[in-house]
Amino acid sequence: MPAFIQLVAGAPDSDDVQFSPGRIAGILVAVEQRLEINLVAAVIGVWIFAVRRQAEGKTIMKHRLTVLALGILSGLYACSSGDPAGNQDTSGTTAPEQEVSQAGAAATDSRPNILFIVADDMGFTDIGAFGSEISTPNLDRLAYGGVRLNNLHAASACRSARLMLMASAGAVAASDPYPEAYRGAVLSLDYATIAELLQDAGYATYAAGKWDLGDVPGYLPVSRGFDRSFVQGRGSASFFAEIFRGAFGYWEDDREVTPEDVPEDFYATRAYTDRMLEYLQSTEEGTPWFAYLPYTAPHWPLQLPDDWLDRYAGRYDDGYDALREQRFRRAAEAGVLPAGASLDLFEPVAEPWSNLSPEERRRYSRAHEIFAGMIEYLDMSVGRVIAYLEESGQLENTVIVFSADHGASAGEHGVDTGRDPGGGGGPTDMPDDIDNRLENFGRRGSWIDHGRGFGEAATAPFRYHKGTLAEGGLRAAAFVYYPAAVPAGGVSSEFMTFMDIMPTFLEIAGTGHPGAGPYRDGRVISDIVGRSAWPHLTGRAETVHPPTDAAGWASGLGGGALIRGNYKIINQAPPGGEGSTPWRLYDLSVDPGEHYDLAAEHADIVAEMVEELETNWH
Ligand SMILES: [Ca+2]
Repeated sequence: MPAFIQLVAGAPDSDDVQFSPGRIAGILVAVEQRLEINLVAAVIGVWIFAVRRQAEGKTIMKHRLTVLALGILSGLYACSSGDPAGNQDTSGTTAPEQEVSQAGAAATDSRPNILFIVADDMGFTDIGAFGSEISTPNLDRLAYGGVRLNNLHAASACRSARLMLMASAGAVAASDPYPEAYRGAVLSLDYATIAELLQDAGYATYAAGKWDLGDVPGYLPVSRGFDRSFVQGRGSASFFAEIFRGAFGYWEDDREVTPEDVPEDFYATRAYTDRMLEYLQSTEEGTPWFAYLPYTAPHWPLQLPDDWLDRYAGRYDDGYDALREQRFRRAAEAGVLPAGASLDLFEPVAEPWSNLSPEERRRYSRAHEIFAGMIEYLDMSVGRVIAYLEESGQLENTVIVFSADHGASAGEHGVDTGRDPGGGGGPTDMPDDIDNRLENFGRRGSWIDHGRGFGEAATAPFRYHKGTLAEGGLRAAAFVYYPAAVPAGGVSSEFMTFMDIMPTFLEIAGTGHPGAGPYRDGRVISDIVGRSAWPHLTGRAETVHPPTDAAGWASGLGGGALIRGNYKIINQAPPGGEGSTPWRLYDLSVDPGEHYDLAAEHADIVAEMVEELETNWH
């Protein structure tokens, strides 16, 4: 285990570590060299044998054997020039020599499949391997069997995270105005998506879940590189077969789906899983695939099938302040907290639980019971996909990445009782067709979230929550599972962003981004910003980014946040506040809770970073 990926003592399965990255690399080199020599000899032997047999008048399919021989040779060449299992030291985002491997790999394609699972509005400590009491055995097994990430930065909200993910660029750059689309914007055609580039590399590409990058023809997944897709085109549709806030909002490929098109017992999380399993089963044998599974759970409206509604009944009666302390302890025990994490100076925005009325407590705790059930349902659904991969013999050759899309939601809608919940209120007025009586929580027609206090319980020790550029908004719980090359049982505190996911996947697929220039359909695309994390994740590189790399987020108010090296600047006002504050500067390597403002000491660093933010990220 390399020192920069911490092996966590006592983590389940940590005793089962069989391969250090160095050993893997060594074994692969040796095996590959032997295989190469032996197979070349065997192929030549078979070919000579075939020619001789044909000369003797026997019916031998010389051409087929020749093709087979060339196939094996080109496959070997692919292995040696772009080994996806981590036997190559390419840390750049574009690797021209890897383009060769695509052509070679087509003959004997052993490139790994890529399964990318996203949870929507899930907090940092909401799964077991990150400190949760919620039952997530399937995710925990994968998390402890791979490397957990505690310094992956997404964005403050769903769409900006997806823009950065799909384009490997800043959210402002990757977004284009489009008045007819939901929220008036789409993912710009100036960027090739992960799916388009993996399609170019010969991967089958599937999406099931939340798209949120343009719910209009020409911008749906089917037009952005996905062979098959079943998605919520916009955010926050009902999980059931019902029109919700004026729309149903689901699309299958290029066809808008109506509630009449789906079964009466439609439930979104189940439907995404069913569709993805269908897509995977339909894949031609030998074709590697990219499965993008951005679940909409546990995003509001908090909803569950009736028989799942009461699984956590009574579990949150002690409230969010107690839960926050418990989560922090368990996350520390699980070894997943970064250096400097502490609750000592943590100041929740939500009102203390003890100040709430009995009715308020009942509503918040009930909402969080449903939220917890949605996470367990998501875990059960992931388990279905993993079971299929195991049964079909594909688990070992599939890189599985799981991530939240940002920090926990702190929405107050539907759950509050009219009191200002602290830090600015949520909407208390609801459309007439919404039924937010306590007894209807989680059922059809309800529109609730779980409130700021339970959101903060899951983002602590990080400050604030979804919708903010504080670490509680940006930092996403994540892990990478691939026993063939990723060490088991570790935790990486290396800085990464959602923009790094595309180049990472491209490297796994043995390909690279083509760079700025002409692309499909007359488009001219921009280059990417991210860097591949694969050398780091496979134990061959200490860092993903040099200290000069920066990542920025705009607040929409002329301010924002930028991280460069260990430093972060931010001028966003606290939740409920107006406008912006003076720039603050934090050293995240020792202060991930953003408590010690260093701006006065390092005015020069602040000035440099503000200029960087304004030049490249606005
Ligand atoms: Ca989200």
